[in-house]
Amino acid sequence: MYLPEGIKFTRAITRQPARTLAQGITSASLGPVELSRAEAQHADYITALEELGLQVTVLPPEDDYPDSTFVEDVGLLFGKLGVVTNPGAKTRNGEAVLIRAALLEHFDTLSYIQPPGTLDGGDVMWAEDRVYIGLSARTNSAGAQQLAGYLVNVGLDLVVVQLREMLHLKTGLNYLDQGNLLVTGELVEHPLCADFHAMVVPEEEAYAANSLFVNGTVLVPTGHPQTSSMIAQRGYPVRELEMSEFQKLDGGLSCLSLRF
Ligand code: CIR
Repeated sequence: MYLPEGIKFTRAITRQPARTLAQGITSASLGPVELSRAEAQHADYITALEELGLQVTVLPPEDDYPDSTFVEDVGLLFGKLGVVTNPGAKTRNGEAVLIRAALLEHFDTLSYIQPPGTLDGGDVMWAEDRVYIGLSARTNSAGAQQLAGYLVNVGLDLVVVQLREMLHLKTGLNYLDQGNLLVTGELVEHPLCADFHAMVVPEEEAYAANSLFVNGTVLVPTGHPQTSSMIAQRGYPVRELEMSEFQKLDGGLSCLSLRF
């Protein structure tokens, strides 16, 4: 089922944190966001991607959209297929328009998730020949159906996963390569795990379930030693990154870039 070498990324799109970042949506109570720390953490994230061989586009801050640094939610990239989403949170809706121009630099045509469909990219996980989508407070079944229609054209199947508690599917489920999967919380018992070599991230390190596989290396948020060593034991080089300011806004490592 699994391709031998996974996907090699050559590019990423990121957006610098808005100066209004502290006003982003959150369910966390981890204290106030410090913009200067967030900017430094974002710069380190870009450096890490560059050192893993990616050419990184850094879009300017968009202060009208506090959450706009979480670019993963507004775009979906599957080889030649580029999709602009319709984010489920009202305050984030306009971010889709902003990402369009950046994506058109790289994709001749784009597909769009349209109302009544809503979809956040954080709810979409690509694992080889399948794509998993979480139905969440942000992503509805109309959005999922539209995405399924686009994926058929590039030979990818869509598997729907109902979420009960998590913000996004990738809050608790992330694919590395070679069948290796990180999973936590409400998704640990899900039947989909049987199709993978699942690594269960303990509850106290749940945030690290959103670790990010990039060209053979796994980026892991600092301060999650059990997850780091579990990933290292599977043979992956691990690179830890400080993510405290983004965690305060429910944002993880995957959220900060679109990779292709
Ligand atoms: C939000 O609630 O929309 C942002 N504060 C966090 C988005 C995180 N994105 C992601 O997990 N893909």
